[in-house]
Amino acid sequence: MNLPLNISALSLQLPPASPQFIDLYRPDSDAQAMHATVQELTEALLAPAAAVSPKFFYNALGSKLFEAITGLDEYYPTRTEAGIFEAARTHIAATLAEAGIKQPCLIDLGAGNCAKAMALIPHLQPRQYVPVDISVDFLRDAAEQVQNNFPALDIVGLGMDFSAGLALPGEVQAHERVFFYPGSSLGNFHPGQALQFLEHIADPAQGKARGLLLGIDLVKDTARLEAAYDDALGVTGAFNKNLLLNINDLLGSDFDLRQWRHVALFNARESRIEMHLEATDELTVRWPGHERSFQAGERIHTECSYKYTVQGMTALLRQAGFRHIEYWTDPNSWFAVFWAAV
Ligand code: AVJ
Repeated sequence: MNLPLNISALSLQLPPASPQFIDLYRPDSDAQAMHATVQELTEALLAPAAAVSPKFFYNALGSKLFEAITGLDEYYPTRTEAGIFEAARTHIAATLAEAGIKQPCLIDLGAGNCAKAMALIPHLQPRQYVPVDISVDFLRDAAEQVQNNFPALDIVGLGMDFSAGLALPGEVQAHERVFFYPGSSLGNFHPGQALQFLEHIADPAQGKARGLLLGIDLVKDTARLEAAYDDALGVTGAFNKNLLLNINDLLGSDFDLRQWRHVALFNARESRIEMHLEATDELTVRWPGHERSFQAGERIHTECSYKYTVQGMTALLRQAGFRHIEYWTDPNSWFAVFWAAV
């Protein structure tokens, strides 16, 4: 190891403060939250066209599988976005500085392993970093990593399901908020919901935001899109099927993974990748108080991942109330990073 002496000396004198952690998402220990989760999943599975929210991908194993997806050859979004940030980060920092934003509070929506924020923090120099994720234990570890890398940074980790609302606790700095929503996670919302979510962030009474740094995947040829969601190694298939394991844990159901097949397709009319789990045989799933039968070939819809054009996203951001919009793309225009100021 070739650590510069001054850094190791510094960390000996000043052990990193542990990040604060506030857990507002406890579906497996809080009785009321558990009840709501059971209710939501039961309705989702009993609907004529069964459809489960993609938030149920992200138990501890699901977060690890997603991290593995981001390293796959076929899954271009993560590395393409990282390339855009690397090329544009000084420009992005200058844009924020020109807008008069100093020592912001960086609110990282769906922070996961916090890797993207860690690459940006040295450039944006936030006073406070607020990683938010539904995958609570995974986030706890990640927030500690960030603290080790930036011992002086004020970190407030938030375990929460922000798809249900963005009520941030009082520990989150109320001024100079910069929302960071990378990775094309906004694509999980239907366009109407995406608009609402963006409006909420842009609304000065709600999000108290100065702006939003958004990463979004762009429309491209179908073969490349579908390969990204159906990789040769089968990691995305495992990620999709793990949703059934998570449901078995949360609901006490008896899904048998060997009876389900991973399906990913691009729906061009809706401009979205769809993921489904398809029953390979006629089967019945049982859980306390309920059962659901599936025909062979019948599907559970597990994810929509909407793909935008630069024009489409610009229009959506304007419609949501953002006033000043800039964007950066990679040389192939596969992915875009937007800065939208309130
Ligand atoms: C985390 C929602 C951005 O849509 O690309 C990756 C999730 N699903 N492979 C995406 C995902 C299958 C991912 N997002």
